Amino acid sequence: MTRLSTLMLCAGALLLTAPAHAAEFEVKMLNKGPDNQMMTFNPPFLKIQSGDTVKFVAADKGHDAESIPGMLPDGATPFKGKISQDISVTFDKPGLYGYRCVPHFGMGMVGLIEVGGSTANLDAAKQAKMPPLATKRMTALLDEAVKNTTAQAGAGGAVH
Ligand SMILES: [Cu+2]
Repeated sequence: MTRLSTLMLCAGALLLTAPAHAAEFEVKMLNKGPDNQMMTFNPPFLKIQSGDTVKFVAADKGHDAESIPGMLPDGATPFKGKISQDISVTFDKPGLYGYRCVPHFGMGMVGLIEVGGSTANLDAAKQAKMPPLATKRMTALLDEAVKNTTAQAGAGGAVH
């Protein structure tokens, strides 16, 4: 079988089975990331499908995960975890979800999840008020989301 037909088969299978196979992803809350970045979510950017779940794992203590006001798609439910505890969130509405660690928001501890390949709320998300370091990191993540979506890359950090 050629590579192309294998790919097409996979794509077809995905289309048929997607709703029944919601995936679970993990984001670790870390004092130090693999890139030596202090106070960070890893991976900081995730691309998932509607209905998928993300588990924010308290790999290091003293962090939490909370959606950032103004950085959610219309009608999406905000989420807020507790310090040093795991939290699982299922994302149903397509769009961009910015989130933060409250104690380290000022140090730029933020992350971004793109659901269903949608950047519909990009402009609104860009206008959310944040501390300078958080804005700096979030801007890079939003750029990555846009680039990823334009390129139809699909690989964006998926762990199946
Ligand atoms: Cu933190």
